[in-house]
Amino acid sequence: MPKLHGANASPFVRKVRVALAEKNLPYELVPVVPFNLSAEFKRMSPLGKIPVLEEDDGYTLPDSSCILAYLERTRPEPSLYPKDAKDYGRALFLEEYADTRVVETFGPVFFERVIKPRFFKQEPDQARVEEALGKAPAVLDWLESQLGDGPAVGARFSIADIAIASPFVNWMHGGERVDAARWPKLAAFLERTWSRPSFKALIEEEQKMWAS
Ligand SMILES: N[C@@H](CCC(=O)N[C@@H](CS)C(=O)NCC(=O)O)C(=O)O
Repeated sequence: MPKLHGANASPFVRKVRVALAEKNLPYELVPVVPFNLSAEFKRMSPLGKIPVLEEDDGYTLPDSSCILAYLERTRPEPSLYPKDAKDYGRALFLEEYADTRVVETFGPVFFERVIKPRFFKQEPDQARVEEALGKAPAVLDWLESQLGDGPAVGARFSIADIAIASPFVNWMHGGERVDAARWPKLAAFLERTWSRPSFKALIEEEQKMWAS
C-alpha cells in the first residue's frame, strides 16, 4: 500500500488525499508536520515540504502537483485531468493559482488563528490576520469570475476542483466563510465540491481533530 507523508491540515496533503480517494486507492497516512524535519524526510523532499508519496517499491515523490500528475499515469481511472487540450491547460493554471495565490492569501489566517495558538502556544497576530482578510476579496472576485454552475473546468470533476476547494477548508477551519451573497458561484462551488465523499470524509476527520 502506498504511504503518504504529511499532515492532514495541509491544503497540499489534502489535494493528494482527495485524489487518492477519488481514485479509490487505499494508502497509509504517515504523520509528518513540516517543522524540524528529519534528515531522512529531507532526502525524500529536498524542498523540505509535505506531502511526499512513497510507493511499495521505495519510489518517493514530493509535491502535490507532481504526485497528482504521477497518479494520473499510474492509476488512470477515474481521470482527474480534462481530455480537451484547452481545458487541460486551464485546469493546470487554476491548480497553480490555488496552490500559490489562494494559499498565500488565506494561509496566514489559518496559521495565526489555528496553528499558532495550538502548536506554538502563541496569540494570533491580529495585524497579519487583518492584512490577509484585506487581500482576500480580490482573490475571491477572480475565482467567482472563473466559475459557472458545474465543475471548475469542462463537464467533469478534475484537479482544478480539488486544488481550488482544498485551501478553502483551511479558511473554514480559520473561522471564515465565503459570503454567498457576494460570491454566489464560489460559495455554491465549495458546497458542491465539499459534499463529494472524498472531501466530506476528510473535512469531518479534520473537524474532529480541531475540536479535540
Ligand atoms: N508546491 C508544494 C507546496 C507544499 C507546501 O508548501 N507544504 C507546506 C505545508 S502546507 C510545507 O511543507 N511547508 C514547510 C516549509 O515551507 O518549510 C506542493 O504542492 O506540495
